[in-house]
Amino acid sequence: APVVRLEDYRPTDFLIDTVVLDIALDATATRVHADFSVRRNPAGRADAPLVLQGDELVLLSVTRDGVRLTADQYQADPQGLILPGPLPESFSLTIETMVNPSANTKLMGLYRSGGNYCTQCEAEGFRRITYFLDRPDVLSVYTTRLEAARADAPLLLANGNLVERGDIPGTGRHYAVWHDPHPKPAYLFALVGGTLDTLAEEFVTASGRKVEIAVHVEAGKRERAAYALDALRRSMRWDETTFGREYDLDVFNVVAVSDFNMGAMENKGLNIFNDKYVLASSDTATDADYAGIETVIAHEYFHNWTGNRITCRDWFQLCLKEGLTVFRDQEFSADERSRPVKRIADVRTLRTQQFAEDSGPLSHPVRPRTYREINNFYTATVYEKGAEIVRMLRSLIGPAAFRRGMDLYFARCDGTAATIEDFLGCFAEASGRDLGHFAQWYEQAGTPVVTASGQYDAAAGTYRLTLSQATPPTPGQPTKAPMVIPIVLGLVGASGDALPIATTNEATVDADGLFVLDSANATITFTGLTERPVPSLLRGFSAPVRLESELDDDDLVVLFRHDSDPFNQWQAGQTLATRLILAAMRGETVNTRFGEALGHFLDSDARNDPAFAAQVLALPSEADIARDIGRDINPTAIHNARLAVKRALGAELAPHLNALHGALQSSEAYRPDAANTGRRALRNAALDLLAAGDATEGAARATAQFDEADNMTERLGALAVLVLIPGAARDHALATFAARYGDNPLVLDKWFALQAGIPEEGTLDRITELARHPAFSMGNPNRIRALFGSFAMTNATQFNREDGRGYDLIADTVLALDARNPQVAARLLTAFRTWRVLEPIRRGKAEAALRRVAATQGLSPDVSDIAGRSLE
Ligand code: BAL
Ligand code: ZN
Repeated sequence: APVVRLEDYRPTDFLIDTVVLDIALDATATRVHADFSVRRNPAGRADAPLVLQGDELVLLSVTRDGVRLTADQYQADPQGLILPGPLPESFSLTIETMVNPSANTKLMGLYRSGGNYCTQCEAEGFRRITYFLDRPDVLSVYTTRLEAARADAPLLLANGNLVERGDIPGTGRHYAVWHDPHPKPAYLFALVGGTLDTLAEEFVTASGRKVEIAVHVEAGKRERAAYALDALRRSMRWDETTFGREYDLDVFNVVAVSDFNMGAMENKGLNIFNDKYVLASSDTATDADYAGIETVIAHEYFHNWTGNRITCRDWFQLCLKEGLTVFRDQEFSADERSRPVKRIADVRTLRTQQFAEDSGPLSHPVRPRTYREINNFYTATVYEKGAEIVRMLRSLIGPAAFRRGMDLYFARCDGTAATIEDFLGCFAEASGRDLGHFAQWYEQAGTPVVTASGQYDAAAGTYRLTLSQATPPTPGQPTKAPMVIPIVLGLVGASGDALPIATTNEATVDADGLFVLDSANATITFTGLTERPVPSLLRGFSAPVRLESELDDDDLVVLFRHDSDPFNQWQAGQTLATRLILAAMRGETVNTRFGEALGHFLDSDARNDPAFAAQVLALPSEADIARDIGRDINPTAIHNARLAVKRALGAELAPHLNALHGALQSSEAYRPDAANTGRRALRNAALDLLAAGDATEGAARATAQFDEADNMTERLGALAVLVLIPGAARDHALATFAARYGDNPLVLDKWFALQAGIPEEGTLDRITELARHPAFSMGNPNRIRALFGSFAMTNATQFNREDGRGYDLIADTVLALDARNPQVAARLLTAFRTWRVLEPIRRGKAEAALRRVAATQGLSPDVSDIAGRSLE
């Protein structure tokens, strides 16, 4: 595929103001009749031909201004349609195409899932339905008439409001006409046809508009839609109170389908969801699933303003809608649940996904400058780092100016296809600040490293803190400029008191403890101190950077016990645990007093905030440790060292953990609220750690918890512990689970994923066997991610087997999948994203597997792009 460059952007030569679709749904031969009103774009070239994109289309006819064109009057193939002209200033164009939804295994465009019809058009799927100017800066008003056999598709949905529906007498067919008054790009088009159960209620907006909000699910699953509907109602209210944003149509439909490449899609008024992010009951979904549903429902709903009303000028601006909308959904969840715990969870995701991506060959700026396949840029960098940039912006200009900037953005850019410059311009204006330097966050890839060192002068009562920053080179960006890094900080005394913040020099620390590091180095001199302070830096993880500080273990214990910032309290524990693991890798035993501090914590604070305590008990992941080490990674050595530390802590803390595990049991009916979720999280975390310390006691407790649980969170928590302990209890629990949930694919995904993550030699063969399980299918993205994705992304020792067989398994799977679903295949291949930092033997095996993929003939653009960039 050719390279697309941001610098080559120019407006289209034509605009399409209205789109009238008449679609006769049929499982193998759907006819699409499309009427466009086309006019020349004043910003385009005067004599240019009309060039429309297509993808695997069968063209039936082309008609211009009512006259059917003959084949010599246009050029067409499955990938495009050109009207050479001369063409008038404005004209009507009618195109008839034929598509086969049943043959569409890429799950882009119009396809079948679970016997229903659905669509996915972002980024470039609409061109698989009809020829079009398929890019986000072409905004059109859509009217969609759908027709189908009533028995085949009793429910017919499209974007906007329903204007008409009825039977076509004598045919067994019926139709529905939908009209969306809001101009939108083609990627937001959607339709659904099928047999679905509906759960609906009325929502009244702040200004009194009555909206029917509805969740549609496969037949028989209606009760499992209740939480999604509840989350939707809460999201709509939150966006009104927090951002002053109201909904703008008479209906809001959410449809859950079982075959979906992404998590969900924000199509205007008709969100289509991976059913994983809709369906939930206490028996089938974990607390984490509930939280995921809440987040994704909110995310897609929030896109109505950040994405739909204001969309992106081009795909380079993807972070304009995604980073901002992730920030908004994070804030929503923080308000609905515990803000510090949400922040810790989000930072864990950022580090695991985005830092990993940013440290390897797939690193790219939040706003990339080139792409070959846009599907490969729905990344942690665009989404998660994109959200961090918005968060930093709010810290820098303050919440009041941030809200004024958002209001200005909504007012000024509504109805447009905007850019990052448009967005930042609103905040510059609202705050009176120059954001030119800050904008570098969108352009410069890589994770900045901030180094801190301090000097206390007891005689002068001063503490000099020197901060410096450097960003390592990334592909295409060998040298880096300093960034604008907001560092929220505080000083803590040895007994845990917050020390006063007063500085002498020009370096300013504001009342919230914010210092802005915008040059390579800076020194802050704190004055008026009567004791040596422990600096608490990067509070709340105020910037997406790696912090290297010279705190000793005693300092960290002070922060762990006393920091008023919960994030840094948690971070101090993680850093202490990391030190233990790194020491174990060197064969040393060290005493950081972490076990003692943890025991103290478990007996005191832990019970006040169980959700937070669960985060404290979870040791840094193997990936966290690998990132810390940075090169010549041996995942098995990391695994073993981490396990040794976990065992030692589990044994040391056994009395505390056993007591907690017992005390946190509840006989109340399941509720997925924050308090109960926190309690179960801590109970599961305690079980996990105590089982590491004492496998016999752990297996007994886990088996009892597994048998007694009345909810999936505790059942799966127990199973996750049991799968790590080889033996009859494990085999029995796995079999019991499979029998109980044999007819529930989403639950079996958890069963596939747990087994794929077992850090044992035999896992490779287990996976081969599981791939033959009747519930497994290479046609379903969730199944593939559960089995192969979990293996490649979470099972570090087995994916990175020294014999290379883990790499070969994933390479073979990518190649087998590529022809069927390139998007999911390419995503799986990103499991190799950190291959260059492996030790030489594994590095060589990983490279060989990647080269084998790259050298395969007939690769999709998606896989070829990832393979190529991974090897650059
Ligand atoms: N726009 C793709 C799915 C999402 O980020 O909402
Ligand atoms: Zn999104």
